[in-house]
This record gives sequence, structure tokens and C-alpha cells, in this order.
Amino acid sequence: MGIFRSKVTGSSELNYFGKPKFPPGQYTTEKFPVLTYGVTPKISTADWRLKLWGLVEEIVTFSWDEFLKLPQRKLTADFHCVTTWSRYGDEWEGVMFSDLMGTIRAKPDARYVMQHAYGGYTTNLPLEWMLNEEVMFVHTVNGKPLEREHGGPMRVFTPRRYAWKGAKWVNGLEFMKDDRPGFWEQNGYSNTADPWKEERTW
Ligand SMILES: Nc1nc2c(c(=O)[nH]1)N[C@H]1C(S)=C(S)[C@@H](COP(=O)(O)O)O[C@H]1N2
Ligand SMILES: [Mo]
Repeated sequence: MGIFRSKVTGSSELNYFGKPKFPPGQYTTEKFPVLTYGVTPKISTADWRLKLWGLVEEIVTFSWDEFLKLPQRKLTADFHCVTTWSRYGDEWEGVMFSDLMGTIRAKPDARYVMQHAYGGYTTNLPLEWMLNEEVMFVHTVNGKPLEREHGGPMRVFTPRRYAWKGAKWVNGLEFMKDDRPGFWEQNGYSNTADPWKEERTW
């Protein structure tokens, strides 16, 4: 089945964090469209790194093997793209940002985080939201390795925000005192990106 308009919009079904399952203005799709601005990087797990820098006590770089030693969690959650399609009920598997933060020390004045990716994509979020909104680093979806076009080997998934708030091919987190707009945020997308408030643009 392709894209169809949800017939249950307005139903009382809630998602795992208590918001209506169908945010306003979204269509349901069983496809998994690819939305990439620019190149699709080709990164092997051997070459992949995640560097944490900025307002941290110590700069840390994880290799693939080191990163997979962090707690591995599964989250069944929905994916909302600002271009109005949503995918429902995928099982996302990887490392929660909150678990990652348990292993490093951010400086007290770190309040925002910029995600960086191979290829140059960036997106920004408050540190608090990253900690409290199940932001996760995903390497497996529905039991299969994340496909390269969807950000494999590793992407960020933000279940409570529009999907541009998660960088595909993520390779860095920059801890910042002041907020700074990422790629789409500089190009007119909302800074806060709440699908239930339809925060699509500025
Ligand atoms: N590195 C990178 N990450 C990205 C993007 C991108 O262009 N480059 N697009 C964002 C947008 S706008 C969306 S909707 C999702 C799309 O993910 P998908 O291609 O797996 O559907 O990735 C987000 N992360
Ligand atoms: Mo998007």
C-alpha cells in the first residue's frame, strides 16, 4: 500500500508519550521515503567515528566497537517528516543519548547540542530535550542494519520532533552555551520542530 490519508485522524489514539498518534497535517505512509539534501556519504563501520566536543570536560571519540558497548535499546516509535509524511510503528535500535551522556561529562554551561554529520549536515537541539525526549543513535531498524540512504551506519532519531532534527550519518556532537541554527534551521525551518504544534517553519 502506498501513501494514504489516515482515516483515524481525530481519533483518541495516543502514542507512547501521550500525544495523539496522528499529528495535524500529516499523512501516513508505509513507504520509507529518502530525504537527503546533497550527497549520500559512504561510511563503513570501520571508518565511522563519533566525536564529542565543545563544552565537555574532555573531548571523546568513539569507534564503532566502542559505541556498541554502550547500552543497546529498542524503541517502537513513529517518524514524522515535515514534508507531511509519517511512518508508524518501526522498531528503532541503538544507543540513547541519555545513556551516552552517562559516560561523558559536559561542562555546566553546556545548554545546546549541535549534531554534525558526514557530508556537512547539522541540526541543533537543547541539551535538555536531547536527554528527555528519547533522542537516540540508531543503527538497526526493524531488526535490519540501517540502510545507507537512511543514514547508515548510524543516524539520530528524534521521536518527539520532526525528523530533520536527527542527523543521518552522524559523526559528531558539539556542546554549546548558546543556541545556533543548523542547516535547515538556517534555511527557514522551525528551531523547535514540534509536530503537534505544526512547528514547520519560523
Ligand atoms: N545528514 C543528513 N541528515 C538528515 C537529512 C539530510 O539531508 N542529511 N535530512 C533530514 C530530513 S529533512 C529528514 S525528513 C530525515 C529523513 O530521513 P530519511 O531519508 O531516512 O527518510 O533525515 C534528516 N536528517
Ligand atoms: Mo524532512
